[in-house]
Amino acid sequence: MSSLHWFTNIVFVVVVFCSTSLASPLHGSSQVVLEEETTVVGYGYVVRSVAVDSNEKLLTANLDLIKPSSVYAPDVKSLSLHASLETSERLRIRITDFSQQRWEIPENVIPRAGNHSPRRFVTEEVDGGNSPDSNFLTDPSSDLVFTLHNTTPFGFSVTRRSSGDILFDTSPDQSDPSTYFIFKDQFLQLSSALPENRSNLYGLGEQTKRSFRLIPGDTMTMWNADIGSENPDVNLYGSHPFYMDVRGSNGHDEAGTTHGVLLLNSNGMDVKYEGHRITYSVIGGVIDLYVFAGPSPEMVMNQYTELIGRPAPMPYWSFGFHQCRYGYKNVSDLESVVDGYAKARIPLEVMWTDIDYMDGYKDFTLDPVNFPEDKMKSFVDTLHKSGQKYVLILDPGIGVNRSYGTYNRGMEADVFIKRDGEPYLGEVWPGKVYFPDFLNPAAATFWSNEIKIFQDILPLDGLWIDMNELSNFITSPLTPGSSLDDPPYKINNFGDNAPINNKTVPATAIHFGNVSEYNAHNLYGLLEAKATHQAIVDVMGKRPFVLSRSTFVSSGKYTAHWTGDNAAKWEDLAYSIPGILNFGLFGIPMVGADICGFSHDTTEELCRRWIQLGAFYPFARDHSSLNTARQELYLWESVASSARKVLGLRMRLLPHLYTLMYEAHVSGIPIVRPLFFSFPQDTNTYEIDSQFLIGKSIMVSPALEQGKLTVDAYFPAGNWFDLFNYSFAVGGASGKHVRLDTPADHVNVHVREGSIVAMQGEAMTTRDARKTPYELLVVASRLENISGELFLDDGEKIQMGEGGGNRDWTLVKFRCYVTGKSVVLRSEVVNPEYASRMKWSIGKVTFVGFENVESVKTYEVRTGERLRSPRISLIKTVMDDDDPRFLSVEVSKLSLL
Ligand code: MIG
Repeated sequence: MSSLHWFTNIVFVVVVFCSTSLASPLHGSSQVVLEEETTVVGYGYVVRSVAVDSNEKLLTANLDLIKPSSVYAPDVKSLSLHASLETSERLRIRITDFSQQRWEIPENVIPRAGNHSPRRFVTEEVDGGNSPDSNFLTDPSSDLVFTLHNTTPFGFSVTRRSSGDILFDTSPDQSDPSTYFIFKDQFLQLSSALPENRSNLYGLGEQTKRSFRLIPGDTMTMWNADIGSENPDVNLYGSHPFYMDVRGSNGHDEAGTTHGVLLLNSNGMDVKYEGHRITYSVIGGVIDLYVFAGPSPEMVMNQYTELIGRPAPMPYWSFGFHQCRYGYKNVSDLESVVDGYAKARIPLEVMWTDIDYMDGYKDFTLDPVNFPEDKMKSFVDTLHKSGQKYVLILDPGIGVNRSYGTYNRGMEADVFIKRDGEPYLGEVWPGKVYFPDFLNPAAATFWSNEIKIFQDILPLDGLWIDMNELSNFITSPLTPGSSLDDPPYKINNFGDNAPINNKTVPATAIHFGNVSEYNAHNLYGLLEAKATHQAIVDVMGKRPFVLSRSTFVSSGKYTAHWTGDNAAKWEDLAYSIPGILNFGLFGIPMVGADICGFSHDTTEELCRRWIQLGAFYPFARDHSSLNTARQELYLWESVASSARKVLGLRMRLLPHLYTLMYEAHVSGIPIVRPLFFSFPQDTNTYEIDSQFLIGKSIMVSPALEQGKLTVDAYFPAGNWFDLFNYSFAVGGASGKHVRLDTPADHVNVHVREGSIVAMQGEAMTTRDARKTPYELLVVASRLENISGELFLDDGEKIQMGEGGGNRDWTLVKFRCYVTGKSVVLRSEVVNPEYASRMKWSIGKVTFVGFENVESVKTYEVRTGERLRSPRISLIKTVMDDDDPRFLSVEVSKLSLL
């Protein structure tokens, strides 16, 4: 082991990164220079004592500061470290001040204590001086091993027991003090080495990225800000200090062995990824690090959302197509848009209004001239009659105005964020505003009540919450001498180390429970989404649809998300894929980007390509900014006809999309996924972000470039079939790069062998699509199981599936195999009573890729009995001469049961 006092022999300096990066050519990078001692950020800690209780799966240690450094203010002198195996797949490492309580995300904001069995605190201590080089926390049930290194300075690591692979390693690089563990009141630094040639990192946002896989040199700053997502590589609306590491093979582990890492901390931070290392520089809170064992990407998502909360179920209708615009002029403008869609026979499910509907931009009011109550009411009633829905926007800022009921009730209930003892005065669309403090339970009550009053006037179906970073048009003056308003370490806010108070609520503002905005800032959007979700449950008694711009860890429990203000530019079309894939990893699977682009004027070609991609976003909404060219899909004939085709396919896929929502809700696995989720061993998939999967086996390979009529796509091993016409496309035992044609009206969507996909017929609304018979697409495979699932419920009850005594749902698991010349299709049904009560049945089964099949038999596994013939009579068998593997069987009324 290393010499105990080596640091006294070497004097070094860390040239402080970020605070000097504007002037420095080494932007965002750190550098070691042998110089004066005074600018060393910190010297690290040594282990004073350790106690391990393997029964309790808990290790505790006390750490002592080696030597103070004054950079970024004094160090905390002694720390306590707790490492615990909370479940066999989840290791938690918590490091905080030994003697004082510090800010941590409260349990009522992100409940997590219930997500594991509580562990007894261990008091027995071992003298660090006599202890071995390292102490271990390990348990045979777990693949994760925690090692505390009794070095100077100390470090810890997390390894995978089965292979010895080191997943996270904070052992300092002793030639590089910028890798030391540092703990000051307003500066925490945690750095881990990574195996540069094997680590593939995904996550850490919210940022617009050119590449889904993180690129060495990326710095991800987490400080929620109202910055348009058309700006890549800067902090945006949400903060998610979570990444997934998909590793190449090391000889023991096969390629694709994956783990996840969360630093659960709400304070501002920079996370710097350098390929061989990841370094967190955080301006408050504690180190609360979770490692999720995987070993597959799907299992990491399951383990991550087990801790933070499963994604909220979304109503069935929210999977329809949405139309919005900032700048709709009046009710007849809205009506003509709805009409335009109907005339063009393009499915339109939801009509939205932006802030235009409000009177003076005040929440819960209607513009009496352009959006008067009576006309709006009849507009919404008409939507509802035709099976359509209505969603509107709310901003958090409440206009300061004594003749405004909402304002008066808010003052009465005393729910606003304060500064210097008074409600903090910000400025947004209505002019001067106060912001409800959603840490205060009374604010949720106030909010719910306002929604109730408004819902009684206008029967809305969902809510869109914007500007909740918080966005403020002004930057208030600093409180002189306050290290909250002006902390010593400057995170890379706005990409140029802008003050943290920039265009938001100042850090010295105070929330309920005497919590500073400095600590709670990143939680605002989460808390507003939670309150809005609960308000819809209370007021409407239905499954909520909430769309929030600002998010944090666990927002997926309450809300959907869109990627914010993109631009109508080709690069933004491409960046939407990494954006959407990232939110899947963040546990917010219901996500989309503004289709056809938000800012700037779109073009016919861009809008056509965008709907061809956007039709396969989990959340599909066309939205544009004030004073841009109109971009409703019916405005150009080529866009309209493409929209009919791709939204037609989306409508047919609704049962599948909804089943994926169920899967996301119970296991955290995203609806739309990167290719490596299904093909983790195929290392070619790691860099792919111009294609994605819907579920396990439907792959979208969109056209992303102007003027191009081909697309270069990668097909992982297996047979792939065109999902529009079921023709065989690509196949083989290994992955292939293929150039595909993508004519102006076409997007490539393929389904892989082994899949059973549940579909329904096309219709203009999800309500009408649900009335059509079900269809099964069964894609043959010689080597793999052929399987698929279908989840059924009414699409809007609060509970999705199990829980709360809910029995009004059915899950059907399909299996298919070939015996001799027969294809056998089996179903296993969970909760069959519901589907039989609803009389849902399958009208058609299409078998793709089977050869020489003469008959089809169907079984329901519950009884093991073959279904009686009248229910499965084959009415048509079509063989394709060009492709003998294509077989379509139409059956009349194949009962699900
Ligand atoms: O200051 O409500 O991201 O979707 O159209 C802009 C107007 C406020 C920003 C949202 C955008 C919305 C716009 N809002």
